[in-house]
Amino acid sequence: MPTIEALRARHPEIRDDFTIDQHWARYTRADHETWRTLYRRMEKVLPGRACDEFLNGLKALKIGDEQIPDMERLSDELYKLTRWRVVAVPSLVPDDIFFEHLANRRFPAGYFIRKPEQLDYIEEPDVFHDVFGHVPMLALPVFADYMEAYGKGGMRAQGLGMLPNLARLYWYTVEFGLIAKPEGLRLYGSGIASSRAESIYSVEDASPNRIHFDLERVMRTKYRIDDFQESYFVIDSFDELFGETYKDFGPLYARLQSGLTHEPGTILSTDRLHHRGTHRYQPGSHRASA
Ligand code: HBI
Ligand code: FE
Repeated sequence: MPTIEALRARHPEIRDDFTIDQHWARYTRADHETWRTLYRRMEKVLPGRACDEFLNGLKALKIGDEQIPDMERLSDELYKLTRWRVVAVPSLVPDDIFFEHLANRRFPAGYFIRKPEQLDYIEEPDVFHDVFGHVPMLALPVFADYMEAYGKGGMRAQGLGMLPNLARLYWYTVEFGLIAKPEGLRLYGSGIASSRAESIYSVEDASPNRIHFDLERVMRTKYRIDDFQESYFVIDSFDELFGETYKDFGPLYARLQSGLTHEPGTILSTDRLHHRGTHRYQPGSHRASA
């Protein structure tokens, strides 16, 4: 994570909360073209794979394919729906700054757009991942409230040294969450929704486990940052997600002081499985996970 001093060299106007001006007028035609390419790829794969809440959010916020959205205009639409705003940041911001924004219903979005050779994978969150992937779900009131609660919980977890556990909740819901709908499993996680290949893989491939969401189970499960997930966690509804997490985590954090930590691909006898993955990594063959 770059320090604010390092970022100031590139972004002299950066504020103490790590926000910058989006400088929308500085995007080139090629930048907008990259957005359009990414958008159109996702448009082909998301129907029937993304949940209606995500697709409705895209539509309601008028996040279209023509150009990179102007975050100010987007915020005006989003604010009307759920009182959230989108603010521009260079890319990843420090945890405490990130939580402070979420707790105040501001979503920090990377302002830059990836290069044409990075359509399939990029390490740092850019405007496509953040705006296309994250912002549509913020148009849903219960999800908007969940994100605010996560920000508040993040500040608390940091003080208690429980951030690694809480970050797993974010990872397996906000970034890589699936939801069970009467029509079948659907995706809502932004990391999936902004990836063409993982949108198909997460919902349809036989390889990964799909396990019903359980808060303590999730907080004990490591995750992969460099590959498709080996396990996805499935909620029945956003009300379930909110209800299961809008509580005092004190007793849970106490339980997490002991007991097991699970590898990303592990299946437990207590898991409620939507799908048992066919692909098993051998012990010791793991790549880096967090
Ligand atoms: N910064 N811009 C940005 N986006 C994130 O998703 C993000 C971040 N900083 C920290 C962070 N995520 C995570 O550490 C927490 O959710 C745990
Ligand atoms: Fe993200």
